[in-house]
Amino acid sequence: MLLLPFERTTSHRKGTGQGPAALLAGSLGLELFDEELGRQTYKAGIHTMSLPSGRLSAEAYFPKVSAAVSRLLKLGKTVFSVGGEHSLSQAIIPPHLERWPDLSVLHFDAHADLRPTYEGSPHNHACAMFPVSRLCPVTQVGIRSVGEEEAHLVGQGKVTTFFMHEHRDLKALTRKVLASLKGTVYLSLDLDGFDPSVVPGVGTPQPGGFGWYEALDLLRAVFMSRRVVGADIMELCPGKHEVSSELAASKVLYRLMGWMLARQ
Ligand SMILES: [Mn+2]
Repeated sequence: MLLLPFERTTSHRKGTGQGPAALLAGSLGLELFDEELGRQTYKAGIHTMSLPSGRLSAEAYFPKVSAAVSRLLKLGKTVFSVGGEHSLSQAIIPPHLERWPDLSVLHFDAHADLRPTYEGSPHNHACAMFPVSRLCPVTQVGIRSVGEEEAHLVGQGKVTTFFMHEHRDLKALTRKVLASLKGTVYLSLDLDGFDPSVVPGVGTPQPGGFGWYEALDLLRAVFMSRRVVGADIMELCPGKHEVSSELAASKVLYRLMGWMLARQ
Protein backbone atom coordinates (compact mmCIF):
# COMPACT_ATOMS: atom_id res chain seq x y z
CA MET A 1 0.00 0.00 0.00
CA LEU A 2 1.60 3.26 -1.13
CA LEU A 3 0.23 6.28 0.69
CA LEU A 4 0.42 9.50 -1.33
CA PRO A 5 -0.83 12.43 0.75
CA PHE A 6 -0.66 14.95 -2.09
CA GLU A 7 -3.14 17.76 -2.61
CA ARG A 8 -2.58 20.91 -4.64
CA THR A 9 -5.50 21.50 -6.97
CA THR A 10 -8.73 20.51 -5.19
CA SER A 11 -11.47 22.64 -6.70
CA HIS A 12 -14.50 22.11 -4.47
CA ARG A 13 -13.86 20.88 -0.93
CA LYS A 14 -10.31 20.64 0.38
CA GLY A 15 -8.88 17.71 2.34
CA THR A 16 -7.77 14.94 -0.04
CA GLY A 17 -4.24 15.31 1.38
CA GLN A 18 -5.67 13.74 4.55
CA GLY A 19 -7.13 10.84 2.54
CA PRO A 20 -4.38 8.26 3.11
CA ALA A 21 -4.31 8.84 6.88
CA ALA A 22 -8.11 8.64 6.98
CA LEU A 23 -8.17 5.38 5.01
CA LEU A 24 -5.72 3.88 7.49
CA ALA A 25 -7.87 5.12 10.39
CA GLY A 26 -10.95 3.69 8.65
CA SER A 27 -9.28 0.30 8.37
CA LEU A 28 -9.41 0.03 12.17
CA GLY A 29 -13.15 -0.47 11.73
CA LEU A 30 -12.67 -3.51 9.48
CA GLU A 31 -12.65 -7.16 10.43
CA LEU A 32 -9.50 -8.90 9.26
CA PHE A 33 -11.75 -11.70 8.04
CA ASP A 34 -13.36 -10.86 4.70
CA GLU A 35 -16.95 -12.08 4.90
CA GLU A 36 -17.35 -12.37 1.13
CA LEU A 37 -14.12 -14.21 0.48
CA GLY A 38 -14.03 -16.20 3.70
CA ARG A 39 -10.36 -15.44 4.20
CA GLN A 40 -8.02 -13.24 6.20
CA THR A 41 -6.53 -11.29 3.33
CA TYR A 42 -3.89 -9.57 5.48
CA LYS A 43 -2.08 -12.88 5.96
CA ALA A 44 -0.64 -12.50 2.46
CA GLY A 45 1.30 -9.54 3.89
CA ILE A 46 0.30 -5.91 3.44
CA HIS A 47 3.14 -3.44 3.69
CA THR A 48 2.41 0.25 4.14
CA MET A 49 4.75 2.84 2.72
CA SER A 50 4.21 6.59 2.73
CA LEU A 51 5.75 9.09 0.37
CA PRO A 52 5.36 12.52 2.01
CA SER A 53 4.88 15.34 -0.45
CA GLY A 54 5.91 18.22 1.84
CA ARG A 55 5.75 21.43 -0.16
CA LEU A 56 6.73 19.80 -3.42
CA SER A 57 4.96 20.82 -6.60
CA ALA A 58 3.41 18.16 -8.83
CA GLU A 59 6.38 18.63 -11.20
CA ALA A 60 8.77 17.72 -8.38
CA TYR A 61 6.66 15.09 -6.58
CA PHE A 62 5.29 13.03 -9.48
CA PRO A 63 8.73 11.78 -10.67
CA LYS A 64 9.35 10.59 -7.11
CA VAL A 65 6.03 8.73 -7.17
CA SER A 66 6.87 7.12 -10.51
CA ALA A 67 10.31 6.09 -9.24
CA ALA A 68 8.84 4.56 -6.07
CA VAL A 69 6.19 2.61 -8.02
CA SER A 70 8.77 1.44 -10.52
CA ARG A 71 11.06 0.23 -7.73
CA LEU A 72 8.23 -1.68 -6.04
CA LEU A 73 7.16 -3.31 -9.31
CA LYS A 74 10.75 -4.40 -9.95
CA LEU A 75 10.73 -6.05 -6.52
CA GLY A 76 7.70 -8.06 -7.65
CA LYS A 77 5.24 -6.19 -5.41
CA THR A 78 1.65 -5.34 -6.28
CA VAL A 79 1.14 -1.63 -5.64
CA PHE A 80 -2.13 -0.28 -4.23
CA SER A 81 -1.81 3.49 -4.15
CA VAL A 82 -3.93 5.69 -1.91
CA GLY A 83 -4.43 9.42 -2.58
CA GLY A 84 -4.46 12.17 -2.39
CA GLU A 85 -5.73 13.80 -5.51
CA HIS A 86 -6.49 11.83 -8.61
CA SER A 87 -3.83 13.48 -10.77
CA LEU A 88 -1.37 11.17 -8.98
CA SER A 89 -2.53 8.38 -11.31
CA GLN A 90 -0.59 10.21 -14.05
CA ALA A 91 2.58 9.24 -12.16
CA ILE A 92 1.50 5.75 -11.05
CA ILE A 93 0.18 4.26 -14.29
CA PRO A 94 3.23 4.83 -16.61
CA PRO A 95 5.52 2.49 -14.59
CA HIS A 96 2.78 -0.16 -14.80
CA LEU A 97 2.59 0.35 -18.55
CA GLU A 98 6.34 -0.04 -18.83
CA ARG A 99 6.06 -3.41 -17.12
CA TRP A 100 2.83 -4.48 -18.89
CA PRO A 101 2.76 -2.72 -22.30
CA ASP A 102 -0.57 -4.32 -23.19
CA LEU A 103 -2.35 -2.79 -20.20
CA SER A 104 -5.85 -1.33 -20.27
CA VAL A 105 -7.05 1.04 -17.57
CA LEU A 106 -10.44 0.82 -15.92
CA HIS A 107 -11.29 4.33 -14.74
CA PHE A 108 -14.04 4.41 -12.11
CA ASP A 109 -15.11 8.01 -11.54
CA ALA A 110 -17.98 10.49 -11.65
CA HIS A 111 -15.84 12.76 -13.83
CA ALA A 112 -14.28 12.11 -17.23
CA ASP A 113 -11.01 13.82 -16.09
CA LEU A 114 -9.92 14.26 -19.71
CA ARG A 115 -9.07 17.95 -19.76
CA PRO A 116 -5.53 18.44 -21.13
CA THR A 117 -5.07 21.28 -18.62
CA TYR A 118 -7.27 22.91 -16.01
CA GLU A 119 -6.71 26.18 -14.19
CA GLY A 120 -3.31 26.40 -15.83
CA SER A 121 -1.98 22.96 -14.88
CA PRO A 122 -1.85 19.59 -16.67
CA HIS A 123 -1.53 18.04 -13.19
CA ASN A 124 -4.91 19.28 -11.98
CA HIS A 125 -7.20 16.54 -10.63
CA ALA A 126 -9.58 17.35 -13.51
CA CYS A 127 -6.85 16.17 -15.92
CA ALA A 128 -6.06 12.86 -14.22
CA MET A 129 -6.77 10.63 -17.21
CA PHE A 130 -5.73 12.84 -20.13
CA PRO A 131 -2.07 11.78 -20.40
CA VAL A 132 -2.99 8.16 -19.59
CA SER A 133 -5.58 8.15 -22.40
CA ARG A 134 -2.81 9.09 -24.86
CA LEU A 135 -0.78 6.04 -23.80
CA CYS A 136 -3.21 3.13 -23.45
CA PRO A 137 -6.89 2.19 -23.71
CA VAL A 138 -9.04 3.66 -20.95
CA THR A 139 -12.53 2.39 -20.09
CA GLN A 140 -14.54 4.88 -18.04
CA VAL A 141 -17.46 3.89 -15.80
CA GLY A 142 -19.63 5.93 -13.44
CA ILE A 143 -19.23 9.06 -15.59
CA ARG A 144 -21.85 11.76 -15.00
CA SER A 145 -19.92 15.01 -15.19
CA VAL A 146 -18.10 16.24 -18.30
CA GLY A 147 -16.88 19.72 -19.20
CA GLU A 148 -17.50 21.23 -22.61
CA GLU A 149 -13.76 21.48 -23.25
CA GLU A 150 -13.27 17.72 -22.77
CA ALA A 151 -16.52 16.50 -24.34
CA HIS A 152 -14.84 15.88 -27.73
CA LEU A 153 -12.34 13.50 -26.05
CA VAL A 154 -14.99 11.43 -24.28
CA GLY A 155 -15.44 8.07 -26.00
CA GLN A 156 -12.89 9.01 -28.68
CA GLY A 157 -9.53 7.48 -29.61
CA LYS A 158 -8.41 5.08 -26.92
CA VAL A 159 -11.21 6.16 -24.55
CA THR A 160 -14.40 4.12 -24.06
CA THR A 161 -16.89 5.97 -21.89
CA PHE A 162 -19.94 4.44 -20.23
CA PHE A 163 -22.12 7.29 -19.03
CA MET A 164 -24.05 6.52 -15.89
CA HIS A 165 -27.33 7.87 -17.30
CA GLU A 166 -27.10 5.60 -20.35
CA HIS A 167 -26.05 2.42 -18.57
CA ARG A 168 -28.44 1.68 -15.75
CA ASP A 169 -28.57 -2.07 -16.36
CA LEU A 170 -25.58 -3.36 -14.40
CA LYS A 171 -25.42 -6.77 -16.06
CA ALA A 172 -25.39 -5.26 -19.54
CA LEU A 173 -22.85 -2.65 -18.43
CA THR A 174 -20.60 -5.34 -16.96
CA ARG A 175 -20.63 -7.27 -20.24
CA LYS A 176 -19.72 -4.16 -22.22
CA VAL A 177 -16.99 -3.14 -19.79
CA LEU A 178 -15.42 -6.60 -19.93
CA ALA A 179 -15.56 -6.58 -23.72
CA SER A 180 -13.67 -3.27 -23.78
CA LEU A 181 -10.85 -4.44 -21.48
CA LYS A 182 -7.81 -6.40 -22.53
CA GLY A 183 -6.38 -9.27 -20.49
CA THR A 184 -4.25 -7.11 -18.20
CA VAL A 185 -5.95 -4.29 -16.33
CA TYR A 186 -5.07 -1.44 -13.99
CA LEU A 187 -7.89 0.03 -11.89
CA SER A 188 -7.95 3.75 -11.15
CA LEU A 189 -10.75 4.32 -8.67
CA ASP A 190 -11.93 7.79 -7.76
CA LEU A 191 -14.22 7.36 -4.76
CA ASP A 192 -16.68 9.87 -6.23
CA GLY A 193 -17.63 7.14 -8.72
CA PHE A 194 -19.71 5.80 -5.82
CA ASP A 195 -22.94 7.57 -5.03
CA PRO A 196 -22.49 10.28 -2.36
CA SER A 197 -24.91 8.31 -0.16
CA VAL A 198 -22.24 5.56 -0.05
CA VAL A 199 -19.09 7.69 0.07
CA PRO A 200 -19.96 11.31 0.92
CA GLY A 201 -16.36 12.14 1.85
CA VAL A 202 -14.96 13.19 -1.52
CA GLY A 203 -13.74 16.52 -2.88
CA THR A 204 -16.19 16.82 -5.77
CA PRO A 205 -19.35 14.72 -5.15
CA GLN A 206 -21.91 14.11 -7.91
CA PRO A 207 -25.37 12.56 -7.47
CA GLY A 208 -26.35 9.37 -9.26
CA GLY A 209 -23.30 7.18 -8.69
CA PHE A 210 -22.86 3.46 -8.08
CA GLY A 211 -24.38 1.86 -5.02
CA TRP A 212 -22.03 -0.22 -2.87
CA TYR A 213 -23.06 -3.62 -4.23
CA GLU A 214 -23.43 -2.36 -7.80
CA ALA A 215 -19.83 -1.18 -7.75
CA LEU A 216 -18.56 -4.31 -6.07
CA ASP A 217 -20.42 -6.57 -8.53
CA LEU A 218 -18.89 -4.73 -11.47
CA LEU A 219 -15.39 -4.66 -9.98
CA ARG A 220 -15.57 -8.32 -8.91
CA ALA A 221 -16.42 -9.34 -12.48
CA VAL A 222 -13.32 -7.49 -13.69
CA PHE A 223 -11.02 -8.86 -10.98
CA MET A 224 -12.21 -12.42 -11.51
CA SER A 225 -11.93 -12.44 -15.31
CA ARG A 226 -8.93 -10.24 -15.95
CA ARG A 227 -5.42 -10.05 -14.59
CA VAL A 228 -5.55 -6.88 -12.51
CA VAL A 229 -1.98 -5.81 -11.82
CA GLY A 230 -2.45 -2.68 -9.74
CA ALA A 231 -4.96 -0.18 -8.43
CA ASP A 232 -5.30 3.25 -6.92
CA ILE A 233 -7.98 4.65 -4.65
CA MET A 234 -8.17 8.40 -4.90
CA GLU A 235 -9.90 11.52 -3.65
CA LEU A 236 -10.91 10.43 -0.15
CA CYS A 237 -11.67 13.71 1.60
CA PRO A 238 -12.51 12.96 5.22
CA GLY A 239 -15.18 14.99 7.00
CA LYS A 240 -14.95 16.02 10.63
CA HIS A 241 -17.92 14.07 11.89
CA GLU A 242 -18.42 11.48 9.18
CA VAL A 243 -16.39 8.29 9.30
CA SER A 244 -18.32 5.99 6.96
CA SER A 245 -16.40 7.22 3.88
CA GLU A 246 -13.01 6.24 5.23
CA LEU A 247 -14.38 2.88 6.31
CA ALA A 248 -15.90 2.30 2.86
CA ALA A 249 -12.61 3.30 1.21
CA SER A 250 -10.57 0.91 3.33
CA LYS A 251 -13.13 -1.86 2.86
CA VAL A 252 -13.12 -1.57 -0.90
CA LEU A 253 -9.31 -1.56 -0.92
CA TYR A 254 -9.17 -4.67 1.29
CA ARG A 255 -11.70 -6.37 -0.99
CA LEU A 256 -9.64 -5.55 -4.11
CA MET A 257 -6.61 -7.11 -2.44
CA GLY A 258 -8.68 -10.18 -1.53
CA TRP A 259 -10.01 -10.63 -5.07
CA MET A 260 -6.53 -10.37 -6.49
CA LEU A 261 -5.33 -13.09 -4.11
CA ALA A 262 -8.40 -15.23 -4.75
CA ARG A 263 -7.69 -15.29 -8.47
CA GLN A 264 -4.00 -16.21 -8.11
MN1 LIG B 1 -13.86 12.40 -9.83
